[in-house]
Amino acid sequence: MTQNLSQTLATQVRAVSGRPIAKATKMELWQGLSAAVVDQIADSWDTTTETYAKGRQEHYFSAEFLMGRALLNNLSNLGLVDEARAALAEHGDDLSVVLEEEPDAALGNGGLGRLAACFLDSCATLDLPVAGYGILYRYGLFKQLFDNGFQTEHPDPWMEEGYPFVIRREEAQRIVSYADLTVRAVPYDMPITGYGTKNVNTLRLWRAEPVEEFDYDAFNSQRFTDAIVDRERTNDISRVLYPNDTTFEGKVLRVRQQYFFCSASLQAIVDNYVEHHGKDLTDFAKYNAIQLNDTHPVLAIPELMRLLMDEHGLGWEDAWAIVAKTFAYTNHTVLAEALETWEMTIFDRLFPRIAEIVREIDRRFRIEMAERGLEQSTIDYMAPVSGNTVRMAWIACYAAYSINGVAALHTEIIKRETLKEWHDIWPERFNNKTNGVTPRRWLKQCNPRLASLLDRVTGSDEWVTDLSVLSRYVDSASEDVLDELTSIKHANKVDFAAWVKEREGVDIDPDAIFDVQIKRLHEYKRQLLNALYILDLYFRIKDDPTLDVPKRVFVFGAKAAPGYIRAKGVIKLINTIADLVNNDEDINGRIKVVFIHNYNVSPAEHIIPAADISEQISTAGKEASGTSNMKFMMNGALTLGTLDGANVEILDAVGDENAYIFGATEDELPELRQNYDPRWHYENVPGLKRVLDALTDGTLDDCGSGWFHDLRWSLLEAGYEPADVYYVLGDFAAYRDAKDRMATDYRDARAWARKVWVNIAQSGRFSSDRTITDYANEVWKLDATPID
Ligand code: C3B
Repeated sequence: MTQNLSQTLATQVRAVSGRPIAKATKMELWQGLSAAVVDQIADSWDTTTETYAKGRQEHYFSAEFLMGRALLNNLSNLGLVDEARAALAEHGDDLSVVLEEEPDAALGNGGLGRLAACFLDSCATLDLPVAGYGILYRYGLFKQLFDNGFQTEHPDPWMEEGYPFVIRREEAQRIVSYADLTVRAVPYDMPITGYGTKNVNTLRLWRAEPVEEFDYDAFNSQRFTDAIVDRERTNDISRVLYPNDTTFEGKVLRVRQQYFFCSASLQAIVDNYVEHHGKDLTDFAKYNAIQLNDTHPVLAIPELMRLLMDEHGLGWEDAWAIVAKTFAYTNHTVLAEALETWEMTIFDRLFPRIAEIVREIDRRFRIEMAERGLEQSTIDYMAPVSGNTVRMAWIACYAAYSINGVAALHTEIIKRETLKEWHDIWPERFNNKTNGVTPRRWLKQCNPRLASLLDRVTGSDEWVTDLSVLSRYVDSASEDVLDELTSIKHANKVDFAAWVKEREGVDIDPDAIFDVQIKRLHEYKRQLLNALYILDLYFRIKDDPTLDVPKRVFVFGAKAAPGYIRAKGVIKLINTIADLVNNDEDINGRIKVVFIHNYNVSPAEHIIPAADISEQISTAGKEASGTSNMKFMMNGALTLGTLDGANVEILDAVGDENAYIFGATEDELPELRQNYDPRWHYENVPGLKRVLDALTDGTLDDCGSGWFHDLRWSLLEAGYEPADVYYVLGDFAAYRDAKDRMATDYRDARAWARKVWVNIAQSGRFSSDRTITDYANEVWKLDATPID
């Protein structure tokens, strides 16, 4: 029988700290409380695992899981927040202080990894038999600091002090073999609690370890370095997350990583099948579906072929029949550079058998397509292997029974362009699953004031597990409710201002409009457009210091891939603009710019509830979905956005009057581009010349890096590519109009609050519970399996 939290807290803290709770550090309190939570769920977790093992399961393969912090999430899901607070208070400690001790599990880059984390939360909440599979990276996404406004990258050893929410399952280890190396894959299981359910799902993260900790022969014969070389090569596999969200690098190691977790996970899944359903694997796909989160886990396709044929004796046809019913593939981007391709020579070197299987997939594909009457050029384009290049997305499209995009517009674009040839052949495989975010973390936990208002307005907390109920109240918000919304936002802004002061040392005024852009730094996301607006506004006020504009705070959070120099240039630019405007006496605090360093899940939980304006300004057609747009909407920020990704569906949900949409659309852009002359905009759009010249005329100092010159050049001249590929200057005037209009509209607090309310009330379709329900019904064919 489980003891209550307060009883176990003291015991657990004593066990981890080796001293009485009164003397424990805050970190030890966090460790002890976390261990106490694991203690609470241990029995249910085991029962859930046993129950799921017997039936149909879905396995979510992802190289990234951007989980953030776990303790508050678990306490909240289990209804233990008050008990935990009281238990700590007995010892004179404060829950909110203890929670701040927890490092973020930043095992992901951005949207794709965070989506996987939201999905796990929804699967557990919906009692769905779904497990996540990935890698236990020792170092998560790099820690970002600013040095004189320049991004610098530092390691993030997130679990070095111990992390109670992953449990090593020594007994469930597997061997993964490469031609040049054999390693042990040791699973670390993380419990995934759901809200208001006993089911506890699992995220299984594999860690690479040497088969033999040490080569003692080498050691004894004084070749100490030799003894540790293999060990280090093995440890490399799960050492670090690649810090690229859309491109890739470090090829051999990255391929090794991908194969590592795919192979280990599949071995575990096949073994479980054999244990429960016998050695005949014919029905494998009846009990297992595997969702491939982008192309990173696509090696699972040839690896399952290998396991079925080489380890379980199936022939090619039988094995392929199973594979073709098992995998579903999600595409997350149309950016060409993100569709992974590898050199065949890497496969030959690392795993010749997999290389052979891939070649055979290619050979059979070519025959099948020729039989269908496809032209040779089309077959060559679509084939999995071309010369020395293996195309992972093409393998996925060939093998998967389902192919989905992540927002309606994105799915249309992959059907029409990115994956057109596959859609022509297999239209029935294609489907859309618009992304969603979990309302537990992204509303209930991060915005308790708003959550309590929603409880009162709706008369219950049903919205926490069915966000769509809010839409019933869309037209019925009283003026009292609207005023309360305004004061809640204000209170959140006061809290946020204190957090910013403490973390970044900048004073911001809670009465200002908080205008926020938080996401990875990429040219297509157009942080530069936002920066140009700020500079223009600055010059407008300099021209006329009496100009009557509402106070503004512009908040940024973004990491740039370490090798992406132009993105780093934008970070330096924004920090330099911040220095300029924040310290200008003429401006006198009317504009403040804050770049939150080391943006991550936890900072997002502070930022989003305080935002008034949600910047979603990507070049139309480039952002597959976006998910911060949904989090902002849920927390009552209004969207300033292009018709891109899920913005299109947000607009559809709230109506024209409740969102600020601007700019060229995806279908207009091809024609606009044909005659596009960014110089014309530079010369003719009032203010643009001054802003662009400020990058290089000494107004802004890039400290000799040449990066501001490069930014200006990329917009105006470029050379090897067309200038301004992301249409920054083309959209500038429309963006400025829409953003100015928002500032004016903000002055009517009631009218603004009404728009805010509509956004919150209509955010139900962007709950990941809705997304996951659709995956479960339409792709996975999976039933809820509550334990008990
Ligand atoms: C992202 C896309 O850029 C976002 O539009 C999308 O909302 C999320 O995925 C989730 O679907 N993405 C990413 O974070 N990393 C990639 N490698 C590709 C897409």
